[in-house]
Amino acid sequence: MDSTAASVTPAVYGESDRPPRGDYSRGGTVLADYTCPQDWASYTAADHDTYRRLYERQAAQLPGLACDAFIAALPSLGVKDRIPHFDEINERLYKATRWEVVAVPGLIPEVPFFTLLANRKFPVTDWIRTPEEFDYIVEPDVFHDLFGHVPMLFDPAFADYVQRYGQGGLKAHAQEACEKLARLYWYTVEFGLIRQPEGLRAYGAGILSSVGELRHAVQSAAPLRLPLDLPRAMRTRYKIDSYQSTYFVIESFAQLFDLTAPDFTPLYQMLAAQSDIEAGAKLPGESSA
Ligand code: HBI
Ligand code: FE
Repeated sequence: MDSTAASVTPAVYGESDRPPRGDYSRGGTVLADYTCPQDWASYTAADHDTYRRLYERQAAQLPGLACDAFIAALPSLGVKDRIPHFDEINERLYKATRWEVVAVPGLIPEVPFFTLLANRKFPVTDWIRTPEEFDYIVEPDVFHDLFGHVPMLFDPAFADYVQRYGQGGLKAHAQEACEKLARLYWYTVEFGLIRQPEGLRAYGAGILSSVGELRHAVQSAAPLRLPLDLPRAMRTRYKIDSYQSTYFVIESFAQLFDLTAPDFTPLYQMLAAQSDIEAGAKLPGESSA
């Protein structure tokens, strides 16, 4: 891990990197690990109000749709009527699972992203969407990152899975297999479903932070829902501009952790010879849950 961390050299964003919206526009600098100070004082009253309204709307529709672990941990975010101080969350999160959240100015390159995860530091975008983007935003903002992702990091098995994902990401990067591994992140951490005794529930942050996709993912008859299978998920293309048309279902977070124990090198080699599967496409013999 250390040798890889040392390869993350830029002290400020280079011109070749995709500009994260928040920090570039302020002309600020970031640290060598791509984190930045949260700069809580710079949030406006309108920013806090956006967070409060997003939180209120989304919290109201969780029962019956979000998984138990998420609902149980959501209060650990603390305040809901303004953007929280990350330090306050960290006091509780570190005690629970030894994870911490760190501020980042937006999307960061893969190697620093994986490095942070491998070190149990979850990057949380510091800026919040504008009122015009209230219902939908393309990039992650502080609401998606905090509300969607952080409650799940209070679950010990899930928290261990995300760290292992970061470690796997660094290996995948070295093997040029990031596209395949990114699909696993997409179909688990972002858009994963879990089977609970009472029925399907969401644990993926992209679902849990979305006003419309939560019900679509859990209850709509339209999407294909398959048991999580690593090669199947890694071959499946995903959509970034509409609700997903394929979701993968796990039985437990321990299952997720166990699935990712083996080294993925032979899996990547096998997948190199296989074609991608379109989002929503069903293979012969498959049926939807
Ligand atoms: N950066 N801040 C941030 N958040 C992400 O989710 C993120 C990222 N950089 C890279 C990245 N995700 C992807 O490469 C992962 O899906 C694998
Ligand atoms: Fe996310």
